Parts: sequence; C-alpha cells; structure tokens
Amino acid sequence: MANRWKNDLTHESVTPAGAFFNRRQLLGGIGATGALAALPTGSGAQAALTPNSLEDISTYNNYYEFGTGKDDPAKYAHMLTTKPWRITIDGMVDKPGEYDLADILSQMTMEERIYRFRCVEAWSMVIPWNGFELADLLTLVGVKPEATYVAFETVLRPEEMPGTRFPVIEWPYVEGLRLDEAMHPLTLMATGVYGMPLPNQCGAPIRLVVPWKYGFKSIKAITRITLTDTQPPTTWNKANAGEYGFYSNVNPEVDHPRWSQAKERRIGAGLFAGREPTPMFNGYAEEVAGLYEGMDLKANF
Ligand SMILES: Nc1nc2c(c(=O)[nH]1)N[C@H]1C(S)=C(S)[C@@H](COP(=O)(O)O)O[C@H]1N2
Ligand SMILES: [Mo]
Repeated sequence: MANRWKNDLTHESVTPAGAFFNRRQLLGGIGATGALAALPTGSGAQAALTPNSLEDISTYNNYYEFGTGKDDPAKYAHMLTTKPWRITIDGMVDKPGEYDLADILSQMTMEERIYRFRCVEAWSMVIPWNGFELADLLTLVGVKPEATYVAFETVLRPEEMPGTRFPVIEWPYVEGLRLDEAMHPLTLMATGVYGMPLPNQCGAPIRLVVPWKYGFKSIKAITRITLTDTQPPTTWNKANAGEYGFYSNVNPEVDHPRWSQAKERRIGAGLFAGREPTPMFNGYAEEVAGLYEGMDLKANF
C-alpha cells in the first residue's frame, strides 16, 4: 500500500489541463479498473495516477450532519432518503423553479473526473468522481447578467440527520462561490464515485466538488442553488471567520492559525509514509490562478 503512493502522485500527475478539457465521456457501470483504463493515455503521468480506494473514500468522511467523527457518516448517512430529490434553483435566473434531479441529470453530460481532494485539516485523497459541470446546469437555468455569486444549501432533516441535533455548526450547511468560479470547467456537480452512485456519506445524491479549494467548500446533499449579487454566507466562515475565509483556495503559503498548510497526509498512504508538499491551488494553478489575478491571496484566504 505505502509504495503505491510514493512515486505516482506529484501535483502534475492529477488531472492536468487536457485531461478534462478535451474529454466528455458518457459513463457506464465502470469499476475501479475500468475507470483507470478510461484515462487519457497521452500523458504518462496521468496513466500513473492512483485514486484512493472506495473504502478510503467512503469510510473517512467529514459530514457533520451525521456526527463529527470521521467514521460517523459511514455509520449514519444511510438514514438520509435521497430518492426522489428536488433542487430549488432560484434568485437571479431566467428559469427559477424546483427541479427534479432525475430531470436535470437527463439533460447533463456525465463525465469522470479524477481530482485531488484536500481538506483544510491537512489530509488528502484522490477521488474518481462522476458528474457534470456546474456551468452546464447554470446555463440550463439561465443566469441573469446581474448575478455575481452562487449560493448552495444542504438539505436539513433532523429526523434523518442525527448530528443536526447538536449545535456544532449552524444548520443548514451553506456554501458559496463567485460566479466565475462556479462557471469554471473544473467545478463539478458530482453524483457518483468509481462509476457508482455516490454513497450517502459522500454527499448523495448530489454534491459540489471544487478541487482547487479546501474540502469544506464542496458542499454535500444540495437542495438549493441561488444566484445572487452579494457574497453569500458560508458555514465555516460564519463559525470562525479568523480561520476560514470565503475563498478558501488551497494555499501552502497561508497557514491555518493553528497548523501549517504546507504539507498534507494522504489517506491510505500507510502509517510510515511521509507528509507530501501541498501544491498551490491543490495542483490546479495552471487552470485557475487567472481567476485571482491581482488579488492578495493572503488577505483573501
Ligand atoms: N453538508 C455538508 N457538506 C460538507 C461537509 C459537512 O459537514 N456537511 N463537510 C465538508 C468537509 S470539511 C469536507 S473535507 C468534505 C469531505 O468530503 P468527503 O467526506 O466526501 O471526503 O465535505 C464537505 N462538505
Ligand atoms: Mo474538510
């Protein structure tokens, strides 16, 4: 196990430019091997990429609606009913409404994206997501020209979410992106991993994935998407603005007040594996640095 992780994961190796921009792939019921075989073969580094096991991805989770322990979501998230699922899309859009998820999915182009995933707690994984570009959904509903931000909200069902009985954070969980971040082709709405529907603990039936930002931006079980012209409140920023900013771009040079962000512990690497350096924008600088040109990344953390 440990060796697997030593050689193959440099930041260039995981979904570099070209691995996603040139490819739109319909998904069948592919398993782990199929997912790897389906990777573009043009880049040697890309072929060497090794995602975390489904076990890692589905047993080590952050999802406070089901408890604060890493193993709580795997134990309790089955309590959430994910079918049928409706998403309210409102605010500054041409076609506001309550959309049925199955209806949305029938109009989206499903793809596989193997992304690095970096939690603000300094652990990381590599995850083979299945999903569609958020930009495609926003285009479908029509974004009005005055909109500049997108707000997201997680479903809140205390009877199905035992963790929400405790005031650890404010419920429902909310997140937000600037509109240009939301429209970026890397920004994914994930409905699956390893070619299978998302396990509940991973955010079923639909969650956001923003691979260049800390994991808490990737909000789970989304029930509402609102287009707005003001920066939306976000759960961890509300909980502690000194520690968690709105942007939360992965940045090895901006430490968390209580720990360094320079390195990360890769889940599944084994007890004796060293911590790996964290790349700027989690390895996606080439694709996203332009979004923040001229911005002070230390002040806007
Ligand atoms: N609704 C909701 N979304 C959430 C969270 C949460 O507690 N509730 N935790 C966030 C955090 S801190 C991380 S690191 C990722 C974890 O995703 P994973 O469990 O699929 O790895 O989900 C994010 N999305
Ligand atoms: Mo996180």
